[in-house]
Amino acid sequence: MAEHESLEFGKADFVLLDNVSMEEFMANLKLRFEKGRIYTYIGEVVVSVNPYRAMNIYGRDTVEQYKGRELYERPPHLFAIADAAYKAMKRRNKDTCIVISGESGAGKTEASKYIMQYIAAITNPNQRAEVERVKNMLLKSNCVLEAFGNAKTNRNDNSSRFGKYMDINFDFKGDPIGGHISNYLLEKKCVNLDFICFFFLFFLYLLTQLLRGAPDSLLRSLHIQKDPAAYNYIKVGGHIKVVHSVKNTQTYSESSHLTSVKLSLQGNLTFGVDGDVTLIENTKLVSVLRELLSTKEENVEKALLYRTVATGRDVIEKQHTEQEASYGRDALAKAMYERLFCWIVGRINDIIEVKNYDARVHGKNTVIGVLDIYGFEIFQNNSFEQFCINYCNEKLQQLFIQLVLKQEQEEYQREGIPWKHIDYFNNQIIVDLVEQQHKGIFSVLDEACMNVGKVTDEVFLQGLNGKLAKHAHYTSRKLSPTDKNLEFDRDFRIRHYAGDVVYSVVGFIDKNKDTLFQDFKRLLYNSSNTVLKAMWPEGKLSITEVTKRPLTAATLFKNSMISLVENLACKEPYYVRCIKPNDVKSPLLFEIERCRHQVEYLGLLENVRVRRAGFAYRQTYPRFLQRYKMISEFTWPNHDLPSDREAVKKLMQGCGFDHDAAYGKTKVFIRTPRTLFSLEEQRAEMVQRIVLFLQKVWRGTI
Ligand code: AD9
Ligand code: MG
Repeated sequence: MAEHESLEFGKADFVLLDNVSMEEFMANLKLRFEKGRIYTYIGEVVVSVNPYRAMNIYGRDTVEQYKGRELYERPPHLFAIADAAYKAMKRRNKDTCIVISGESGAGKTEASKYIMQYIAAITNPNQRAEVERVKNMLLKSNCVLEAFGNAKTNRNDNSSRFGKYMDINFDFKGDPIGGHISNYLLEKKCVNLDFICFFFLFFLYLLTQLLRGAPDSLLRSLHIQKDPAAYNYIKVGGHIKVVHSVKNTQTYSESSHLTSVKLSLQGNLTFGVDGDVTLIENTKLVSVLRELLSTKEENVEKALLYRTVATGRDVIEKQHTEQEASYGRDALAKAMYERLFCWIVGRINDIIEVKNYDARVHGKNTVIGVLDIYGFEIFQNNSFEQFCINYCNEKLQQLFIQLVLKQEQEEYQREGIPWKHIDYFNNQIIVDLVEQQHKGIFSVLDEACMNVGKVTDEVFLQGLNGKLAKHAHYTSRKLSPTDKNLEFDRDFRIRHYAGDVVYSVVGFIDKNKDTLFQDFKRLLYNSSNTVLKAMWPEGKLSITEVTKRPLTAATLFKNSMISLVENLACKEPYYVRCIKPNDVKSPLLFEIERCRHQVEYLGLLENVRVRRAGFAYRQTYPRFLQRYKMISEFTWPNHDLPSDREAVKKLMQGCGFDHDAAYGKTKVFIRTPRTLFSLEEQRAEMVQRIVLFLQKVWRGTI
């Protein structure tokens, strides 16, 4: 049990609950939140509740308290987990990772930042300049990515619209020497711009500003004013209106004016028809666009209005309908944003990657990975994005099951204690439902997208119904005709490990195909702006050369999830489970139903059960003695037994707890929390008596 925490703050570890029930779990979580204890353990997992207020628990003094300590020696804290991951890496040369999950606004990104900050604080005691430089880069890379990838949503003012995995590499001394970032599924719909190019170049400006320092002349050439306040109303041919401007004050002092501005151009670049000819209504914009994209005006216009198609050996130019043109424009905007973001991640990686490290000279370079990824999402309307996000969570849950159970099993083996089988729901069946070749939902979707002729979302749904009619975790109105919550030809429901989610198929096909007309790719590839050009290498291909279909969004996402999980699976994992206490960002409100729901879908209760099914508590012999030796005459003040192991055995026998313990090679394992409570109580009593005794000695009354 964590030290320095009295029971008035509730139980510091859910494993110590008297009964593992939802009621007790929630009561403990609520009590701790109300007492300002936002962190609680489940064994080595940290459960965190967003406090929605500044907490004075991340300063230098707190860092010192946790540095080099064992998990149970201090009250639960992110720092303890960060330290555990760091120690495991340093002492045992193991790669570790910290997986942070939870819903939007639950505090994942904040947690990842505190973890990074902690690692930065405890490393490089010799202040090596190169290591300091790397640490700075790693910390700052976050600000750059946030500036480009975050947006204000109604759930979080600073919502990350991308999942992020960051590896931090360490040298043999345990000092950071570099890192690598991977991003997952940037949510493009947050870019509700019709005319992203302006936005894009504004970003480009910010980037150059950040990385190199941009001259004012650049701004002028981009039609950008330096003062973001000037963006209340900007005219570039059309109407640009600043909808929102978030001041990004995060730690990036050198660039305090770094501001992410969300522009929404109303009615920009609209199309009209004249007879059977589609045309651009506000043609002035085309020349601005041409200038910004460093390309030719007629090319811009052509790419917006036509697409080149190859029919047999002929190449013809087919005019877009008004609707196709609008679709193309939006796809262009989104694709540019996405490529830009990936490009930025790539540039950051170039800067932070490990350089000049020779493993033959310096020994193995080890890694701590930090994953900050969106948790389960269940909205009123769930679409392709939620489907991907929830699939990602199924994958992570599967990993969690494998790793946590595997870890327990390995520890028991290491310690020479027999392994007892634990029952749990294995969600592999749901992972398969989504990702299996040929039969899985992603496969059915890809197949539907490949159909020639009219491909609709309904066709996709029919495909699902055909293939998955018998699957226990899949249903739709066709398969359950009496289920009024499911709309015909629109909905399907998945029974996720975290609960049921109804998805609407509307938009699945489009979002999966995510097609950007080749004409745009060629347009951008032919830009004289080398950065833009480099982002669109496939624009090089001529129309007759483009035969291969680009991979679909689902396939890309699936592949990136599989490689993420493979990467995590070979590391020793630590978990942070974040909970959002209310929807109004209040530091005072703990909405019990809201939280219960999250506890359910994070599988926390199951986690406690798994943890308790084995041994609730384990500790190395010396540390156990250090804490409890005063409660036994055999061990206080010192023991004369041949080993600490024997001493602990004697102590436990003396207290009548022997039946509840198992003795491993280096650790004692205690099965039930009650035993631990008794030990704690006896210890508290003895400490009290010793203090009184010492006081008497001091006063000379003895
Ligand atoms: V999203 O999936 O990216 O939309 P996150 O990342 O889970 O979400 P975030 O870390 O951004 O949430 O936290 C949301 C807000 O909660 C922050 O902007 C802070 O205002 C607040 N927060 C979160 N954690 C803490 C904390 N430990 N202390 C104080 C916090 N405030
Ligand atoms: Mg976030």
